[in-house]
Amino acid sequence: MMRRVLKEFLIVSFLVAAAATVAFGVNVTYDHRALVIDGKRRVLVSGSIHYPRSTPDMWPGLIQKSKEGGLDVIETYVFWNLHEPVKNQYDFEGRKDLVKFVKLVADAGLYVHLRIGPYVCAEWNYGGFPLWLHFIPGIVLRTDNEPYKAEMKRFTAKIVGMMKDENLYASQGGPIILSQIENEYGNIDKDYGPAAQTYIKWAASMATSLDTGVPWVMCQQKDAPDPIIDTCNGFYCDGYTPNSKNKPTMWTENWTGWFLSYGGAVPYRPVEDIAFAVARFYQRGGTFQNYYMYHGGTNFGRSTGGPFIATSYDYDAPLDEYGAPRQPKWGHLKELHSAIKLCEDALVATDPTSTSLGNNLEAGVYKTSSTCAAFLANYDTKNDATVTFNGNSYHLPAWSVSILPDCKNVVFNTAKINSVSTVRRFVGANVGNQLTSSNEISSDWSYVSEPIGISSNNAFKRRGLVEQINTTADQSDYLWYSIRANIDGDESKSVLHVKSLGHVLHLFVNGELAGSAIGNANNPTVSKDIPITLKPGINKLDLLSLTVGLRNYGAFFDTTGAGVTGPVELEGLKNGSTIDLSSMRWTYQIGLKGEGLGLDTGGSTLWVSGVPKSQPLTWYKTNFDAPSGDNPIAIDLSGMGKGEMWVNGQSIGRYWPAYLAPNSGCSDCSYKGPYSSSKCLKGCGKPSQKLYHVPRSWLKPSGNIMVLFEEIGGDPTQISFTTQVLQSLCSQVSESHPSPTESWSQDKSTRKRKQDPKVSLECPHPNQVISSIKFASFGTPQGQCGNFTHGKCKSDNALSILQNACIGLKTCSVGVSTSTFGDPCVGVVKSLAVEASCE
Ligand SMILES: *[C@@H]1O[C@H](CO)[C@@H](O)[C@H](O)[C@H]1NC(C)=O
Ligand SMILES: *[C@@H]1O[C@H](CO)[C@@H](O)[C@H](O)[C@H]1NC(C)=O
Ligand SMILES: *[C@@H]1O[C@H](CO)[C@@H](O)[C@H](O)[C@H]1NC(C)=O
Ligand SMILES: *[C@@H]1O[C@H](CO)[C@@H](O)[C@H](O)[C@H]1NC(C)=O
Ligand SMILES: CC(=O)N[C@H]1CO[C@H](CO)[C@@H](O)[C@@H]1O
Repeated sequence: MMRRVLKEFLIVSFLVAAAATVAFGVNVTYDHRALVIDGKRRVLVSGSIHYPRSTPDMWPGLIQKSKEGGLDVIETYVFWNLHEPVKNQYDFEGRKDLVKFVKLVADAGLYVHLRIGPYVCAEWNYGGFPLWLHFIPGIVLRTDNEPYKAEMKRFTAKIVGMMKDENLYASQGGPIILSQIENEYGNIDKDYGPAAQTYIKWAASMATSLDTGVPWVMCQQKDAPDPIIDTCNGFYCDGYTPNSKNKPTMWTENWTGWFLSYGGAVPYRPVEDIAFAVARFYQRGGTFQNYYMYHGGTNFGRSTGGPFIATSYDYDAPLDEYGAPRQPKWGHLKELHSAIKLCEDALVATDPTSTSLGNNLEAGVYKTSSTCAAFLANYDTKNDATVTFNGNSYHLPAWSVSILPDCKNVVFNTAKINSVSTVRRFVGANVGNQLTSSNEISSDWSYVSEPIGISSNNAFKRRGLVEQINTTADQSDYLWYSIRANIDGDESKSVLHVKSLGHVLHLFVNGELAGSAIGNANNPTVSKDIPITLKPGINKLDLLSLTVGLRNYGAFFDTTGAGVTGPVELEGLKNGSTIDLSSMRWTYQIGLKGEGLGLDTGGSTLWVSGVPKSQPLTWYKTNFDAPSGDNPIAIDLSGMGKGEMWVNGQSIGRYWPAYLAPNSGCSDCSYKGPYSSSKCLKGCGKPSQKLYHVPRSWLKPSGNIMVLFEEIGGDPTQISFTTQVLQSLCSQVSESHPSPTESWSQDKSTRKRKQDPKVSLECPHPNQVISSIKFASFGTPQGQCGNFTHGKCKSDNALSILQNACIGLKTCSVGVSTSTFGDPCVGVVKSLAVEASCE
């Protein structure tokens, strides 16, 4: 019977995949259990990939790996400020080619969830809003305000219209089965008063009136009006119930990790916990969940929000920043998805019933006369348990769920990882044909010194201090605040007290960097006393204030403001007085001189040969050859301070290797127990980010131009190229824990000989073969991929058996049993751990 179910499942999923590419309309609706596609309820697994966070040449690979990882749906936001940087001037080229991205997803046979927003949060600059919105008279964003609603409607209709013109909605034969309007508004709507409710009603009816033929959702919006489905975001959503008995339980953001901020350590989330959260969600009635992110990618240019969001948006997602499967996360979730899909018939047939199996133990069962699937959960944070279910006994590790697609055989447990793991490292790369011994990327540098203080003829004077975002309109990160102070005597022990809304400021006194003040992601404002030395007569005080991504979250986040808003006071003078400079006459300059001259593309005749070190406010330029091979490239900016980098005129993003994560807060983290964004951190005491993604498609073989603008002083000769290599491919399989497929086949054919579990290795790159077995042990090996050690019990022949079976092959497979290896310790449960390398 099981075999029939499996076969039917395969046929159905094949037909569905095929249907997505065929150009006839499908009818997408929903009921209280699920999305209903052409009359059939579906259990769907979705993942977020934001198209501008990678390059178009990466898209097909990312989508393919998502499909292989078991996703049915790709979700993306639509980024308004990217597409309409100037009002009524649209841009859908290159990384902004939304239509191309949606079509590529369709080509792969996957569905699309298009989250238009147009407020998107997403750690994206200003939450995705174009800054020009802020300057529309009378506008108040995200509330019942006519000027705002007119713009929101115009942009939403524009995107819907584009999709319709290309027949991309499922109702037209395209891949889009779902769309989102607004985003997490329910988290903050109280602050907008009664207007919040009328706004949400308006947004719902505006979206519905666009007549896409597919359902709309609102996430974190308990009062989402019919027919909009309210959906859940969070690390866990198993307790979620939609606001109507007619709506399905859907999870639009399950955070697979967390974003990185400059000044913070690197967050990660153990896959056992993600798998637990997902299994619990489907156990308790969910039928659609989306990984946020499945591929995080890179915040190129000045696209980060925050403030202080780093350029890497890796997110510890199943596909890493560079697009490679992060193992065992990707593989373990892939196995989870196939286990859930084996339950699909039962999940869509009925509602779950929940039964306690003891303290913190729960069975969720979907049972009809013809089908049965069960999820057995142990949500105890410490203790393993053995439970009895339907007369059979099951071992449940703490904080885990076992999935039984036939209510009998366990095909998957969220805490037991059978997937291969890999270690990928960034290693020094060959540039051109030779590996320069120092890894120097070039010996041929030139530079331009950015003038300190006012240099442009668009400078202007104002009495008092101005707010920065209103002033720059985010045309640049930089705003100069400049003033002259007339001092009677020699003031060698004075102090400038300065307060700023953030995010960073550098103080120059008479042309020298005197000090900096730096906010952080939790509190971007700064208040600092900077010791300075003043000379008799006129002293030049220049404050360079800068933003590091505009705020993207919170009620009225768009009006938070930035810059030196004061007070600015001279203290510590010999005569004991304090001089308040705040309301005096200041001179302002928006942006840097070099920005106006187009130095970022390498143009201009100002470049002079040389590479001054530790010099603030310096533009550097060099030519370089692309690192050879086709592995992803990261540039190691150790040695640099803070600034922005461009390659062939494309911005790699803001860099800031000088901003270190705190020394504490990183410790071994257990997957057991509720996760939070600060639970699992690594990289304490190190730069939050030192490696920066340089997309291959932006490079030519030789003659590439790199430009850096360094704010605080760095040493470009320390910069090096690295490429991502697969260092190790590992697998560890226990003789007592057969993998899902094996236990499945046992049940299907009881007469078939019980199969041994197998260790299977496969080099991910098509041109590679297994070149060495670095470690193999059958017995009680310990440690992890890259770090295995023999246990007390080990057979002597494991290494040679693996070498014979694998070396020179792209893929190999070895049975894990005493019949292959002999029995080094009778009565003890043994496992085989292997570490290999591919070349
Ligand atoms: C779409 O499906 C719904 C419910 O399954 C049904 O009521 C409706 O008539 C269908 N619409 C079309 C155009 O087939
Ligand atoms: C104190 O010294 C400063 C700096 O020389 C000067 O500008 C200011 O007028 C002095 N104040 C008084 C009260 O003398
Ligand atoms: C920006 O300018 C507007 C209009 O003058 C003003 O209402 C607002 O408070 C200013 N924003 C900040 C953050 O100062
Ligand atoms: C290897 O394992 C040891 C002990 O289990 C641990 O202390 C060490 O940090 C590990 N090293 C790596 C690179 O994981
Ligand atoms: C912003 C948000 O929704 N945060 C939630 C994420 O999930 C955790 C755990 O469920 C909640 O505690 C947060 O409130």
